[in-house]
Amino acid sequence: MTDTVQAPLVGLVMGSRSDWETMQHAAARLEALGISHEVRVVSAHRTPDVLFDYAATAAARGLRAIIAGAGGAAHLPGMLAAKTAVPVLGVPVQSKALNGMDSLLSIVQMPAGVPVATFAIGNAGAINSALFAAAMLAADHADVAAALDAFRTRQTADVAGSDDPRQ
Ligand code: RP5
Repeated sequence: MTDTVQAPLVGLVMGSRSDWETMQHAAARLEALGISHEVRVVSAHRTPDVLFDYAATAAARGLRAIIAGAGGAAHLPGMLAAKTAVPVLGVPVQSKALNGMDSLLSIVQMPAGVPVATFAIGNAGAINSALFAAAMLAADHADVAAALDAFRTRQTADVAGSDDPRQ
């Protein structure tokens, strides 16, 4: 998989390759909205120095949001937020042992002063993190605003066009 050609506006990171099954849904949505992004595995536990470097250089590299997916003892979003002022959007990956409740609570319960915007467990959270990043970028990027608006219009039309669940 290749990063988009433009300098990335969004960093999409995850704690393990095993998170890709979930986080690919965020990547697909960013792609569909035409948002330049990069994708990396950055583990809070296994590669802490990479995590620190990623966070420390994020703003200077032009990232405007970091979507971070992790499961279990999900320290990645919080540790990124501790090292950068770039907004961090945390996606709790559904764990096998506790169905993602561990991931959710690890990400959402940040102490006051170091915020992480936390999304739903699993695919819905991954998709919504990308849509939220788009909304954040929309004010300064007319192309993203237009793409997001078109997506919302299509979504509304899809529901309105199939309001009988038997069909
Ligand atoms: C976390 O541990 C990762 O985010 C992943 O969700 C979980 C399991 O990782 P693997 O053992 O599959 O690499 O750090």
